[in-house]
Parts: sequence; C-alpha cells; structure tokens
Amino acid sequence: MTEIDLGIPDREVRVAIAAARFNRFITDQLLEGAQDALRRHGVDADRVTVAWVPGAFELPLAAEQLLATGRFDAVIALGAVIRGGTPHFDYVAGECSRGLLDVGLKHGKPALFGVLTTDTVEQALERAAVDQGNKGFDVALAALQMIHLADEVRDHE
Ligand code: INI
Repeated sequence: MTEIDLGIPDREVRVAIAAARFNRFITDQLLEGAQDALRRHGVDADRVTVAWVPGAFELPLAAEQLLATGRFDAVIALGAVIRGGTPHFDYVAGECSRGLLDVGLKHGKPALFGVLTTDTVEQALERAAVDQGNKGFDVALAALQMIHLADEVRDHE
C-alpha cells in the first residue's frame, strides 16, 4: 500500500493570495493569518503575491487570472460574506465557492476557499482572530499541503 500523508513541500513555492476589500476589517486579519502561516513554513514574502478585489464575488476571476499566469503553485482566496449584511448572501457566497472550485479543477492547482460565510460580524471576527483559529492561517497551511500532495503524486507516477 502507498500512503501519501499530509506534508509541506520541500522546495521553494510561489503562492498568490486574492483578497476581498469588502469587510476589509476582517479580510486584513485573514491576510495576516495567511502570511503568518506561509512565513512559518518557509515561504519568503518575495514569493507571495497579494491581489485585492472589490468583493468575494470577484475572487474566482482573480484566482483564474493568477493561476493562468502559470507562475503560482496555488491561489488562496480570502473574503468575508456576512448574512446580516446582504440580501444576496447566498449568491455571493455560493457563486464564490463554486467559482473557486471550478478554477482549481480547471488549472489542476489548489484554489483555497478562505472565505468566511457567517450570520454575524461577531462570528466572522471570531474566525479571523489573529492569535487563534484564524481561517486565513488554516487555508494557507492547506494550500501548502495540497502543493505537497501534487508533488508527491507526480513523483509516484
Ligand atoms: N462582498 C463580500 O465580500 N462580502 C459581503 O458580505 C458582501 N455583501 O454583503 O454584499 C459582498 N458584496 C459585494 C460583492 O462581492 C461584489 O463585489 C459586488 O456585488 C460586485 O460584483
């Protein structure tokens, strides 16, 4: 049996982060968490590109454009969609998640869904706390694990 465990890539990687300005008081913290996770796992800041978009709805297109350059091993999308704040919560959150999945599958590269979808601002702040449980940190780690998986799968061919 061959088992490929979760791991961190043992090479230099390039990562793109697409971040939504909408609810920026939250997405700034998600970005901080993502950058912290990448730094802690050996990804230098000069190998990370951050692209801002107006809102979560625009994240899939930005992810598509970033991956289409061929320069990045993964793209991390960061946003915060809060139900109380919009009557079209389901459209924005649903299309964003579906779009990101499509982009990742199209390019065969990880497109991480680091978008908080919460009922309240308080819930979003909880999941964006800088010191613990930061969703940006978690998805950046997941991006590295998925890059590692791709490397391992290629090596086992
Ligand atoms: N964008 C978000 O990222 N979060 C939200 O909560 C939100 N609300 O509340 O509407 C939101 N709307 C903007 C949307 O993402 C697009 O930028 C806009 O519709 C233009 O396409």
